[in-house]
Amino acid sequence: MKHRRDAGATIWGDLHRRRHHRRGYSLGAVFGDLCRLLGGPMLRCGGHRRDAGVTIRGATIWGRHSLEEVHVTTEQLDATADTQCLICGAENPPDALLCEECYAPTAIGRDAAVQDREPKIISVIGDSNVGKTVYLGLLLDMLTQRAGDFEAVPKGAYSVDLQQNVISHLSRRMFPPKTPMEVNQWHWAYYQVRRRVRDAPCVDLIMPDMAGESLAAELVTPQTFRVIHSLLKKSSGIMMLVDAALAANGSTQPDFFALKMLSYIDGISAAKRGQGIQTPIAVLLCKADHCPECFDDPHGFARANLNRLWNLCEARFENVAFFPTSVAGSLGYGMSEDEQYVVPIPLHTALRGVLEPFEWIIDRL
Ligand SMILES: Nc1nc2c(ncn2[C@@H]2O[C@H](COP(=O)(O)OP(=O)(O)OP(=O)(O)O)[C@@H](O)[C@H]2O)c(=O)[nH]1
Ligand SMILES: [Mg+2]
Ligand SMILES: [Zn+2]
Repeated sequence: MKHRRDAGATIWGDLHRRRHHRRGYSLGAVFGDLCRLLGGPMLRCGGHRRDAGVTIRGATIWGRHSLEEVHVTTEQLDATADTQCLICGAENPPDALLCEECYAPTAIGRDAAVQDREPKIISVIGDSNVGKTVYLGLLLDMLTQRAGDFEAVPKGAYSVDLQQNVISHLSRRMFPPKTPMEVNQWHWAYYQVRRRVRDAPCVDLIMPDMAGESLAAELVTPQTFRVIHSLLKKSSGIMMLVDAALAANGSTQPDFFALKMLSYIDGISAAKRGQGIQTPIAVLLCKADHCPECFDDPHGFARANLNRLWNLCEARFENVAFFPTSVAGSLGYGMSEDEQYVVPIPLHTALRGVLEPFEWIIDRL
């Protein structure tokens, strides 16, 4: 028995080094693949081991397979791993640009494979028109310009598109257009972020810019957008944007949307009943330039104007903080080209509270 346990540990070490740690797959999925390749149940998950700061499950050999067999098979697994989607786990043909199941760019998986770390997903969620695209674009731009002593390196040119789209629009005094509902048109950002102090750890961050309407559709009929489900399930941190200007004007829409969003997250999380959810969730009170009282007392503002959300947070989420955020310095208003509706024109940008929620999440990853 003792011998078996040692052998199991070796296999486990091998799996951990090759696959789990490097690519961010769950060990359960790797066991499944291995069983399939070796033709039968031969591994057992059980117990918990802690190594290099990561909690993982150990494996024990079952009967007839030798260590060598398993080693060869893990190498086979490695060879196929490049084609597996990092977000949803689906197998894709080697030349696919987007995952066939969830439309996440397969380049993310390939870029992550080069790193020796498990990438972390930070999801930016919120209703349509709250300012997710503007916020995320400006945040990434600040990070690449070394704001707050951070250093951010984009992995892959596709990562820069989001930030470029936002900055080029703002410099022409326009807000960027709505994010389309089609997942294959979303911008994904994959950045390597670290603080510029000695021995600061590097974090690989995957941050997609989702469309508010797709999120709303997923809330109404879960699993229509498989990518949203997988992303939120795998997120290490969540930024939830709430339209504070609307809430301050007495609208209940921001409160209800945030409430639905959090109860969805509560539903898919693995936390047991009676146990709070640990994932750090930063609630961003956006467009705070319209309600400056946010800046004085964000928690008081949320309790008064987003009371349903506040109560759910208190009941179920252990790691929540509220941050006032604003990117617009002064706004002008003009008519759209076809004279149909009024459009806000960002005369200049004045970023307030953009970096704080990000720092808060990074400190808790
Ligand atoms: N006053 C003010 N308005 C803002 C601010 N940020 C965004 N807006 C307004 O909000 C609008 C929507 O911003 P987006 O970033 O496109 O919103 P979104 O959440 O990405 O919306 P979807 O892509 O539809 O999900 C902008 O066109 C601006 O009019 C802000 O800080 N202050
Ligand atoms: Mg958008
Ligand atoms: Zn996928």
